[in-house]
Amino acid sequence: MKLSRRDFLKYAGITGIAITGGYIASQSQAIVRGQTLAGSVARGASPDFDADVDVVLLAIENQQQILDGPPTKVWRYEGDLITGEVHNLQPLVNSFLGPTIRVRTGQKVRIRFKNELLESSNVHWHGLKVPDYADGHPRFIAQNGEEYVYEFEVKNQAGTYWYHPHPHERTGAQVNAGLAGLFIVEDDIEDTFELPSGEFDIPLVIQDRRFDTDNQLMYTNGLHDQMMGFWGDTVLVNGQANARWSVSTRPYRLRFLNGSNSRPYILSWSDESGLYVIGTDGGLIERAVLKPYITLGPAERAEVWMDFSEHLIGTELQLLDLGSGQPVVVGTFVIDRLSEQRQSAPISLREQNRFDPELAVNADNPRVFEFSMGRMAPTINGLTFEMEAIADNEVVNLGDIEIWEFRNNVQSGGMMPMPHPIHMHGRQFQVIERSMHPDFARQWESITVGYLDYGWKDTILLLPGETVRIAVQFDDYPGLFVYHCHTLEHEDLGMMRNYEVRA
Ligand SMILES: [Cu+2]
Repeated sequence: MKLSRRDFLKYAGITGIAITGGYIASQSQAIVRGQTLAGSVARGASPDFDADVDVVLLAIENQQQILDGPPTKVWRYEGDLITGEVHNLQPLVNSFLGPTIRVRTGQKVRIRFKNELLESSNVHWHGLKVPDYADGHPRFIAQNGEEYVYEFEVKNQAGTYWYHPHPHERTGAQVNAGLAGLFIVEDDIEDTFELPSGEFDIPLVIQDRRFDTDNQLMYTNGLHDQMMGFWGDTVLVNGQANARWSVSTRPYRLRFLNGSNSRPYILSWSDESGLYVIGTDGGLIERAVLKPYITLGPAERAEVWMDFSEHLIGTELQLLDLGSGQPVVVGTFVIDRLSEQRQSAPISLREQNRFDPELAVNADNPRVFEFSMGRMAPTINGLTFEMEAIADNEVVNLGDIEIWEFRNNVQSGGMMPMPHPIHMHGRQFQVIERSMHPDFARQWESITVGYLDYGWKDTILLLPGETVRIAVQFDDYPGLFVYHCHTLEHEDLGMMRNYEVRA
């Protein structure tokens, strides 16, 4: 499945026109502290909750050397392990990103979030099935100096999840300032595949940033910028620019997370050898799939098996982004060591219980959610976020399987056609089908080839003119959760709504 050089350039060109964001440098400004949001709900630890892993997670402001020259002021999570083992909480070296939390399915986790920022914040456990009070809903926030304790049992299967702030109207700014981290779940079934582990299991958190002349982070300014979504001009991986890895001639497990606010990536190897995908948002997929490149919208994850034994010592292999006009180097792998480790790439992976769409309670009548760019705000079914509001079509019953249909509406008065990465809190769902308005089908073909609609998903990219149907079960917990566009500037403008799971 090799791309010819001509295809490669063709794809790059088309996608560049298609999804390059309209970030306007002249209107940007250095980060300013936001106002404190009202209505904090501090929460203490419950004595009945017997935590296997118990950590303190601070949100603080300090500095990080990112570029040559002055260090960059960042906001970051710092962790401290109270109960658990060393591997449960591992800092990412030379990075403003938070420590990687690594736990097993079934473990009970307590995270004592202490907010030492001068504005309100909270933590959302992206992709995890947790009770609503532990989900980072914007109504549960900690103000400066306050503590909010998250307690939950890990119900998800093994996979690459992550955490980031979720206060209403400030998520984009806080993530841009540096607040994010990985949350990796392991389990017995995944262990049986004996995938590369330890130093051969490499996370790649891809984020874009914009720096001023003093190396300080910049962010959007004003409604127009927010409507367009924030795009940086510097791609960081794990918080570093010009990321490089020294690897040996053996297989690796690469865990990609698009941790960017708005920017989708189309990732390809510089030798056009394709990416061998073994997992998506919610862990390993049923059968590995070789893609010429992968499309990763904001918040999406992909796991890739990469065998460097096919390369000669001294080879430098670049990971490229084809999604922004001309190829951008995301990072470089330098193959500089011999390894005798041989392992063939897995083909069959994790069995999935596919939902039968016919068994959905609304099989004949899917709920429809239209994502539109209005004149002053992006909306869902014409509505924007209100802290506790739920519309009639936003109430579901505990345990039900439903079909939800997301539409990126560019017909009825929508202004700017923009992609919207749609995320549901507290769920892992399955993609049933996609369809594209015929006016857009050719234009978007180069992007849709890279879609990873396999396995369990919690976030899916929805291009202008596109409709996606998913099957989702509202199991585990009743309560109030949100679903929203994960273009964080759209989310902050209110492209987010509650849904209520009623017991
Ligand atoms: Cu959006």
